[in-house]
Amino acid sequence: MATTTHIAPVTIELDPAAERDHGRDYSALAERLERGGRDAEQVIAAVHGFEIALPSWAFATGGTRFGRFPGAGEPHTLREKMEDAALVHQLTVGTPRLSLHIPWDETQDLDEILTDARRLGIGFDAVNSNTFQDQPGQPLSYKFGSFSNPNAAVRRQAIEHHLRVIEIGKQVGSKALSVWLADGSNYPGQMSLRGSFERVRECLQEVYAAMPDDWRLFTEHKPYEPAFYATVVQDWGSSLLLAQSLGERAQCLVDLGHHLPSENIELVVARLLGVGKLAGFHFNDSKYGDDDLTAGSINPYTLFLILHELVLAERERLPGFDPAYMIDQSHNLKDPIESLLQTVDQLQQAYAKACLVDHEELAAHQATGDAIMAERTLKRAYETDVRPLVAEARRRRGGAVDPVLAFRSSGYRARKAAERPTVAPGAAPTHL
Ligand code: RM4
Ligand code: MN
Ligand code: MN
Repeated sequence: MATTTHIAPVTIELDPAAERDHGRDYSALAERLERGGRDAEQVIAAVHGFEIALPSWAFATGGTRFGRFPGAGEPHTLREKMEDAALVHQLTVGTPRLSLHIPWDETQDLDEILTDARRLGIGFDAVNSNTFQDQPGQPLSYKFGSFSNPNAAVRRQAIEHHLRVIEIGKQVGSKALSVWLADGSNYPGQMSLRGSFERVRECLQEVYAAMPDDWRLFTEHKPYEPAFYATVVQDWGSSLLLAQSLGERAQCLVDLGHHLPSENIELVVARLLGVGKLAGFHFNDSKYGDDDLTAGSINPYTLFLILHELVLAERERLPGFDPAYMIDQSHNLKDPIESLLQTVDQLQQAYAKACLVDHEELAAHQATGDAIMAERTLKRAYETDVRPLVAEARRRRGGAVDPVLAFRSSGYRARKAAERPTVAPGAAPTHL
């Protein structure tokens, strides 16, 4: 969908002293990079082309199974989430699209939503299905799985849901369907390990066939939770088997939190890139499992190493490389908008650093087996303080030098707290 920004949700004000300091910091960095043979302007242009989709489900406080502590002024409707998304895009200039989750974002007035989206300058990214919860009035339960369910009628219901998600996606201009399945078993013997995978594959085949020709299907793996013994699509290998058997337009989505501790995620990324099957990402960070924390808050070096693989693929024009960058977070403590702003800033920084890696130099050190110098080449880029560079990239497009501070001084949250009704604490989580 073509988008045009007509309204700016807030006024961005930078005090003259901060602006002067920023100018000096950027000039010093640009000069230093130039001495090292890197061009700051080129990296700014690359950051301008780096687009990340926002998850509609991350604008309100998420919950754990113990509780939920919502803040004032959080959005409750899709329209309100779009307003918040437009604000994040205004401040970061990196998030022009929203990723919808159905049925959470089911709405009666799609025409009005589309009109508002145009007014706000927001487009729509991949649509997400949801068969991990039962919805009010739903005839059959997903308690024992959706696509893997031994009962054909449940599988049919899950397929119908996906057809509906595709329909909504078509109307809003999406080009991809993300499928994360909670299917699996909690106890040995509960479910046939091979049979359940085969049933998932067959259902996905039907969904794949129903997609428009220019769409992609993303399969997302996750090792455990809510299934604690055997999740059907539990790892990138299972996801790859599915994508390979579905066809060319099926690819594997990597959610950074969906790996067991100490798994080498950049290696997973490299493997998928190598066979043209990397769909894209759900960016977040994690210490233990599917923690959905702010990107770069726990393992910023891993994030950089992942983006390094992506920038390499970009430079080498790898076949099938068209990554969909998305965020998937849950905010239990932080203001959701502030956490998203932090995440986008962290992603922009990690991407800018990855753009600074000298690939020729790295390849030369790899060829001679010089582990020290190869590592130093990566670290030189990683240890560069690129904050002034990404700030300058945002500033030039009308965004904020410091998005979190700009948000705090804008008064946006207080205004929304007055406009939007407050939800009682302890209410059901908005999502997992
Ligand atoms: C899952 C998975 C999906 C997301 C849901 C809310 O753990 O990450 O991508 O849609 O959570
Ligand atoms: Mn995810
Ligand atoms: Mn997750």
